[in-house]
Amino acid sequence: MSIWYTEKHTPHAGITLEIRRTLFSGKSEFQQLDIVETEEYGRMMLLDGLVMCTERDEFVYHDMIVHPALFVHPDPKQVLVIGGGDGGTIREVVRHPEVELATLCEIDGLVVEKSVEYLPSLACAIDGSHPKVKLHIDDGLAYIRENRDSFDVILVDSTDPIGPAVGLFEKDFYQLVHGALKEDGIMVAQSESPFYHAEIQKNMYQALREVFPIVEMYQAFIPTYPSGLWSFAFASKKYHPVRDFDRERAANRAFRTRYYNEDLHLGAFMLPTFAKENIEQQ
Ligand code: AAT
Repeated sequence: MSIWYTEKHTPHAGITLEIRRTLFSGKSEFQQLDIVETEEYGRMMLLDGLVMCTERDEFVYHDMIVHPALFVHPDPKQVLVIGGGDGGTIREVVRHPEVELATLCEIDGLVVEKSVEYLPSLACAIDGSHPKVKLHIDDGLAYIRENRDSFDVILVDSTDPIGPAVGLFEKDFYQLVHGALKEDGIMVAQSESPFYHAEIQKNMYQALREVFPIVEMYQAFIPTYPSGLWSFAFASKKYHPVRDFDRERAANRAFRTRYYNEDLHLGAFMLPTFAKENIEQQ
């Protein structure tokens, strides 16, 4: 007998994956957490029944939430990640030799604890062993309000705008992020699917544009996320993600990436028409 898990992306469409076994299932103060083993995508983490990451395709999301900003900023020393309790984003951040301190602020301690236990290939830099990584279990909104120390880059690796992540898609939060960044700081936030989430994107990019002078969307292919077409918002005080991109520096990176490269960096910012229309200025 085989067991299949379905996540509905709309009332009438979704993704379905064959499950080999359940590794962990439990409820935290914030959400339901499940870690399962799939036949096709390796281990998979679900929060409130939604796919957060799988071992097979997480490299796309984590390359793309980190490397564009860290190769555009000329000297990213202090980096803050909000959300991202699986550790994949921090793992990519600390590959950059310029980074002196990578801080993770995740609301749910259970996500971190169980990722260290069951998803070691993602959580390898948040298991307490990495000298450049600092961990805070706290609401990103509260943390950024209290920690006005300046960051070069802030990465918002959050869940969809439901539950604890609602506030991370609002203008007040972007203003706090703006204040916590240095004068040439960059923020990148995951910004949902251009195919399914036009309304969320419209509001999010409008709010970002009210706060940051430079706001661009870029895309990546993530097979286990709704529609497979995913996006990120690049919001910046000074550096433009294409015009200020140092292609040589990215090409000469001292580590291997399976999705990101210097050509794709530029290509990712070229958007299909329907995606551009989602975030057109009114
Ligand atoms: N790295 C890819 C996985 C995620 S997980 C997003 C994380 O954000 C979760 O662990 C969740 O607990 C955390 N989170 C949610 N709200 C907050 C908050 N207010 N402060 C800090 N952390 C928070 C991203 C998946 C992308 C969605 C794909 N559909």
